[in-house]
Amino acid sequence: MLRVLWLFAAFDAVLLLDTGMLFPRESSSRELKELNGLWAFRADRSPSRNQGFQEAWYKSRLAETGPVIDMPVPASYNDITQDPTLRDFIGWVWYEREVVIPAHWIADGGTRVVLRVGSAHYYSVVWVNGVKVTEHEGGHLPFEAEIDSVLQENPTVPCRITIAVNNTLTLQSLPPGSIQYMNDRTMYPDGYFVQTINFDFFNYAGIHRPVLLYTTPKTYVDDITVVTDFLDNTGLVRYNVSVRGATTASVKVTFIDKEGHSVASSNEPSGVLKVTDVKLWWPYLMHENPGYLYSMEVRLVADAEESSFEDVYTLPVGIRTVKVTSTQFLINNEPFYFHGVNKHEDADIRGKGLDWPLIVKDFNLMKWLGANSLRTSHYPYAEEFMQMCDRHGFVVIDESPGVGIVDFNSFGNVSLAHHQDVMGELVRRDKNHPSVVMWSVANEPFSVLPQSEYYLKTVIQHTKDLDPTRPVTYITIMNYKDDLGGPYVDVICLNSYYAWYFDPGHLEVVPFQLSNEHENWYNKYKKPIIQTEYGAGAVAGLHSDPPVIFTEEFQKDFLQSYHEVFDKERGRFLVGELVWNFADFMTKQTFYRVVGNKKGIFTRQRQPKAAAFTLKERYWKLAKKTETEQLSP
Ligand code: BDP
Repeated sequence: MLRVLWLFAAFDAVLLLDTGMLFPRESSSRELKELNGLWAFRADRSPSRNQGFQEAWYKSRLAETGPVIDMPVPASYNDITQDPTLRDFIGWVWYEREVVIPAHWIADGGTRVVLRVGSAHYYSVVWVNGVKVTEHEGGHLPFEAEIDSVLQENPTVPCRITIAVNNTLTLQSLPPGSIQYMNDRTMYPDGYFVQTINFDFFNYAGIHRPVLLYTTPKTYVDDITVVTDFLDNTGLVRYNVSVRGATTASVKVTFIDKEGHSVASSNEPSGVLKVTDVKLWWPYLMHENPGYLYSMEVRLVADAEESSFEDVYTLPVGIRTVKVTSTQFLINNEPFYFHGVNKHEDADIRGKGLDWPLIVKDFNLMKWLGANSLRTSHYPYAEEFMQMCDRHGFVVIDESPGVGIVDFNSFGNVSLAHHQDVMGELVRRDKNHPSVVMWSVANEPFSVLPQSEYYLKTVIQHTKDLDPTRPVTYITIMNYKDDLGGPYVDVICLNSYYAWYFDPGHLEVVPFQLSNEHENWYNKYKKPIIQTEYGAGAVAGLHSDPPVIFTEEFQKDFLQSYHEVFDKERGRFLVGELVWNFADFMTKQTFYRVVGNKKGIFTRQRQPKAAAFTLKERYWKLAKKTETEQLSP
């Protein structure tokens, strides 16, 4: 009973988020039309970058406003052409695509047509047939607009979709950045400006994730929220369905197992489903059947103005619990040890554009490696990626784009309010993913200022209010003595680069410095610790013995020297290790990066360096140990 009460209490908070944006899925009542492929593209190169708005480029075909080029969607635009000024472009770029709308979407009057953008970096404005339908701030989360009224005004002509995207970052954006005008005329030409960023990855821009149109009936399932628990072998699924477009509607919920059998059902829009002989969602390598997902079919019937609407939406649901003690991270009440990777959405040519072959390859590599977990450093990843994590049982630390928050001016009220909004969007998008076990509100914020303490405390508390069912953290690189946010996180997450940024090459300092750091954090806060980053750069093919930094040998030895410390702390308070980084990735051009960051254990083209084999051996051993520990009484 207590368990059910807890579930209700937790759930009320998650309900605050009930203005949904369900991932678009086809069903008997919903159709999808993908708009991926070639779009017309034009960068606004005017000195003010404002010509497109002044001349209202959205009012006619983009090609009529000036020269356009082909641009693939989804993809970053930066590496598509041979033009370095487009690679480094800052300001508005314009995308346009014409689409023929199926006649029945418009004709029957009972259909809602929604335009959805998976993500576009960083600020977007969207017009349909010259009418503005939405704008959105933030590069890593979806946004959408209902467009049927705009279509009906113009049912016979192809529908013209124009999206203007601006990659300019400000001290209040997430991530923050700033524009510097270089006014010394002896050094720079008139109007010269650069964008300064405090994060270590290329600020790729453009339409990064799929754009699509989808339909729903006018009365529709707007959102579904699930919170899961279990008692002995009964799964408990507290759910809520929110309906829009009608005041009364009947809702039927059917919970279906993988074999297609209905295992629980209800005729209420909210309640608790009880699933007997529950098959829990387990992480990869923790169970012989990881990533078990049920299907929750929601069927809505509503009568409105002489017509009747039926909407059907099916949500994958994994039943699992997450808890944190002072020394352990528990999934389904079993101790979980993160042995995994930090990633980036990053690849040759497409930059940060969603790419299925790359995603599937990366999952195959993570499985090969024996990884059981990952962190979405340093921003929310594509929904398609998160669904793969659910299905394959990869445990995810889900990170916000709060990276590079180091300037005093990025800790004010405007930044704070925006950060809270972003956490709202992220939690709303990812709340139903069983793979997501913890929210990370930021990476390495400058956490030593009084205002940063207030800032972090407030964002963490806000996130906990939004979702009390998951632990919340931020990732620190600060010393335990300076960092002011420690009291507010559920798990201490540390990035350490001993023998790399400090004492480069001197692996003999690692056992001393790293274990001191860990012991001190643990003794101060009595909270479990995850080593969320550690890693060394290696240029694939560079060798040296004895090892020196940037060789494959050094990278391997570097990881091993950290592992020796981890092995002494595992089982005490260390609950995870995530290598930095899964693969090499692009950064801005700077004298300390050689065609990007080379700390990948795979190259950017996903070929293993020597360290990948070292890590593979370790992760498979760790997986075996975990299995044995769980089997032993
Ligand atoms: C860490 C940052 C990460 C960097 C890494 C590095 O969190 O974004 O890429 O350092 O320098 O502190 O390789």
